[in-house]
Amino acid sequence: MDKTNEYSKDEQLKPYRADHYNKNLTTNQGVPVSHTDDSLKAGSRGPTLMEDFHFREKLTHFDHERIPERVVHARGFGAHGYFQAYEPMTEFTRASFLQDPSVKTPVFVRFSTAIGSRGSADTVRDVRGFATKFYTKEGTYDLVANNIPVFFIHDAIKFPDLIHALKPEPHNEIPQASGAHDTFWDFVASTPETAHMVLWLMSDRAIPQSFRMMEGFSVNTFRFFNNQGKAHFVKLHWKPVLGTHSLVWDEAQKLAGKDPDYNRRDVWDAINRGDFPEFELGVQMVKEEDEFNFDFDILDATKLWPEEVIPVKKIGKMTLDRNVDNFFAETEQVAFHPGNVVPGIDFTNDPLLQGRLFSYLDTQLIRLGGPNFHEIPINRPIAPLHNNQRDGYHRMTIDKGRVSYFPNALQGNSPHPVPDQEGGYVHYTEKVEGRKVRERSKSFNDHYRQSKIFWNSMSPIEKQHIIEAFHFELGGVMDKQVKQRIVDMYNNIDGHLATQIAMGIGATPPANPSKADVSDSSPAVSQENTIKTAKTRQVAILAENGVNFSEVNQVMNALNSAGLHCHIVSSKQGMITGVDGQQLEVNKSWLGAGSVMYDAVYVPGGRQSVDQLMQLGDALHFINEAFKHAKTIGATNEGVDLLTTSQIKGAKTAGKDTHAQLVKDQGVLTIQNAADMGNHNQEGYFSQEFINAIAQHRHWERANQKKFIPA
Ligand code: HDE
Repeated sequence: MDKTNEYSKDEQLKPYRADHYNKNLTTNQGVPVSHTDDSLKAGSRGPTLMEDFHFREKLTHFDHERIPERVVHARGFGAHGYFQAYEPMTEFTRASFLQDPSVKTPVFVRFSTAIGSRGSADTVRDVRGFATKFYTKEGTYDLVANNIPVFFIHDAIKFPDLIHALKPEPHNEIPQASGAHDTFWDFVASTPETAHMVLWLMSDRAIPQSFRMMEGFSVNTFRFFNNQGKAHFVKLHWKPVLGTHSLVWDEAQKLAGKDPDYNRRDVWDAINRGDFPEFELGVQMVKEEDEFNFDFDILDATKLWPEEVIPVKKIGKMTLDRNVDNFFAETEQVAFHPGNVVPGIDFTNDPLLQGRLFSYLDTQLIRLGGPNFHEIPINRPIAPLHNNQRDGYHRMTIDKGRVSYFPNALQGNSPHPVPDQEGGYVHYTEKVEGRKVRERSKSFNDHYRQSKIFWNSMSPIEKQHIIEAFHFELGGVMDKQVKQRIVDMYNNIDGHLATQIAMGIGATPPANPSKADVSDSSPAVSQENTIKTAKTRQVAILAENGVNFSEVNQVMNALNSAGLHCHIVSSKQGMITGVDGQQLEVNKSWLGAGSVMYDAVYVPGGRQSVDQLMQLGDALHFINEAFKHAKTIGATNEGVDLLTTSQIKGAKTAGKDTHAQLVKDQGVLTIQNAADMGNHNQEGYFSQEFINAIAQHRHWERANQKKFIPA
């Protein structure tokens, strides 16, 4: 039985949809409009008349269409879906949406970048926001998460400083959506607690391949507590079913030009295709009595809880299955708040969280124009809402009667508080005592141990990418002292890392490179150990007139049936004709496509097609660039000639004399003299081996990936 709450979010939005009104054009007063292309004038060449109410209303509304963008996380993308628990969590929390696996709780998710403006590119180096609204029967719960598990700072009072330093510099508003400038790195060098998150920010995590392939972390420590008042400290996680995967930096930069909407388009298209993004909800739990049993403070948001030490228990799954109808009404106006919790979930004394509890509602009051933004359809709870709050800008509710106070006798004391036993929210009865001090807990003072563990956990290629990211970012810093201070700061983490950073930015390597004094690692933080699947991956098929139609067809069928998607890329959009006269629709021309938009490339045979491709710089560049980005490349029969003409010559390709022999060389797959490409998904056949190679995500073993091997 589908137990979705009776009023789905969709139902709630219905009365507000313009298509529910009639088809006639009207004014905001509902007056039918007869003409909207010319203003009312005194003579056809005369001045516009003030009394033209339609003109005035249309222009006035337009003039006020923009609201302030979010001060951070301005660029976002939202989708609807539902959440289902795996098992009753009664032992740990009374939260109603975590009890019954048959209940589908509606959700709305907004993914975002943190620093760029609303119109900036998707693929910039940045932390990603991953905010979820659960419209539960006991009120709305917001899990306002990021894709990096730690934060830059300990205490929210430093947030304005951090963001001022990271946003474009105030005198010239440069650079957009980038940390590659002096003020950010000056702040970092002066604030050692940033070291851990900055290392994550320099890692591949900060350039996710897709919002569908990214983890989410609560960062802050919350509390679960059950009906008996027994509590656990918790950190929450989203684990993507497709694994956690990233772009490479060169690709991310090119995508920012080729398709600045790359990540949002990916989610939009995936949902429209039925490839619904899925994330498992995980929880790490620490008993109250174990609060001080770790070598880090569990309330310090610059520290993660190693998954090997405190395992992540998977407690449910979220599926995003519906795109928004209107970006502004839903994605732009949605307001998340870590303070929106439901019975069974509470806060802790994490000082970053405490500050967040103030900031979100405060910023939303100005961004959404007053205290009634909870009445905007996307923000309305599906749980019934009843209180004595009244009036204010944009009030939608028509409260009846004369009673707006409590207690009252005139209305039978309604609305009245709900006792704890009947579901009323109560805070966990934590004992708190202390002197009033403006101080940082000494238990927060170790800034480097977990940074070392993160560095130790990276694979060689991940380490290399981190060093390159430092080179790029610090390459944008003009002040030499700032660069040097960063080198010195990272020498506290790893001497080799600091030396490598220095060597790429013209700074002096540390005189005494620090020796590795922490040998721990956490395999869970390396993306090398993530889930690997080819499902939903996109393949570009390069073809011109004269392509071998049956070959393309066999491979496309095999890829489609394994859940991948193909685009034919050719000189012109329209149709191309295969050798046997059959026609194939082109999806993208060379002008619109780029290898950076795909996970893999396939070149089918057909003499005429391949001869043309070999003359085309675009086609050769496509192959070379995909190879540079460590992507899977496949070619069959004559298609192999395009690879041998390109600069990927280091790769072994099937020779013409080889009899139907599949050659696999570091993610380059070729076969000649083959008629059966295997559209039946069997090992050993080209199609299946091609799919297996795509599932690897990238082929870092290629020689061109290794610029220097960090120790
Ligand atoms: Fe936020 N953050 N933040 N943040 N944050 C906002 O609220 C803030 C922090 C996060 O898609 C703002 O409505 C302070 C951590 C996301 O609409 C603002 C601190 C994490 C989003 C704000 C933090 C986040 C925001 C701006 C303490 C990860 C976008 C607009 C240092 C767990 C939500 C708004 C959306 C948005 C303040 C730190 C995640 C200004 C003071 C840690 C995903 O209120």
